[in-house]
Amino acid sequence: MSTAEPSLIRRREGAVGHLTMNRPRALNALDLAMIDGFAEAIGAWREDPAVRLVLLEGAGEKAFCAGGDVRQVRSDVLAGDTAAVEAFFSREYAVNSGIATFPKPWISLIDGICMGGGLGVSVHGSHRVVTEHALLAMPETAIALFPDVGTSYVLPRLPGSPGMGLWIALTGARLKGAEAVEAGLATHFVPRAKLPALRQALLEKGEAGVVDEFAEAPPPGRVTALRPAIERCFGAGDRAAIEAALEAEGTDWAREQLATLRRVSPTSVAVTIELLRRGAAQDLPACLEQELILTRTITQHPDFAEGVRAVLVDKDQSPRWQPVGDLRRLFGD
Ligand code: QUE
Repeated sequence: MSTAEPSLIRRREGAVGHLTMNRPRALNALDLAMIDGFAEAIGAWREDPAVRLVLLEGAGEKAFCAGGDVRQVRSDVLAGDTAAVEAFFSREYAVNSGIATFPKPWISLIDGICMGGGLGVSVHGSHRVVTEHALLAMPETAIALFPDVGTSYVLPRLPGSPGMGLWIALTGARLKGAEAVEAGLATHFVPRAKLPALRQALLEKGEAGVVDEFAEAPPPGRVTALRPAIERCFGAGDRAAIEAALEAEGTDWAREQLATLRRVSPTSVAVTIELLRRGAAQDLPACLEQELILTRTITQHPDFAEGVRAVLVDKDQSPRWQPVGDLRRLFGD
């Protein structure tokens, strides 16, 4: 493999620390080298008075960042290399924490797919700029993981949660840019056509206030219209109550959510409901610590290797799930 271009490009341009995730053929999914690049950049720029803000982008047309390199994690799990699994998640979550405590504006330009780990490197920052081509999701229940990268802290705090956060986490709902603003995951909407000018203005002026000048009111999306139903159904309580509320709803939307809920890993559904319940009452460091404990147990559950196989390796979309394990053991209680 060529090593000519790093998977995370890092350069300082005037007062801006500029980062580009650069694995476009893998939709900029985070590997360990990128994660270590983030850690180095955060460490170098945190106290550097020459850097006034950080600008983060994804290379290529399609993606900001599709998540973590979960195919590699699956290989490590199947090889019994628990040290590699631990290194990946612990260093990724340290980066999420470093962004949350970063003392200057951290501005993400999200102009494509942004899932899982992609939210982890953006949502803890001050500015999440989305375009009409942005697509945000936490799809982990489909691969028998759970909403991680600090989203167990973020999702229970979205307006309208627990329903809003649980809807996003349980169903992996794909939110377009405008919908991500409606849900509270994104902060600013800027049309793709204006991104080059926004980038140039940020690099020239080195001031985060530039974002406000480019931002527009997002066009109406589904989230505002669905919000009452989302809060009614996904705020209902445990899995049985959520299913009962969706059945009572009687709409096509509710039937689709029910079908999704029954297709994803049942262990992930149970873990996600409990994780967000706990996350609502914990600070970010405690949430990340709980998530790290869960990675150690849940990646050893057969559903994880099976889920990644079905969605990302064989792509047959037909995972064979095992029964839910002991929740308390998964949480390390
Ligand atoms: C759930 C996930 C991920 C996912 C799909 C899910 C994830 C992830 C990717 C992904 C997608 C395309 C790639 C790639 C990774 O997909 O975390 O390398 O090219 O990274 O349903 O959690």
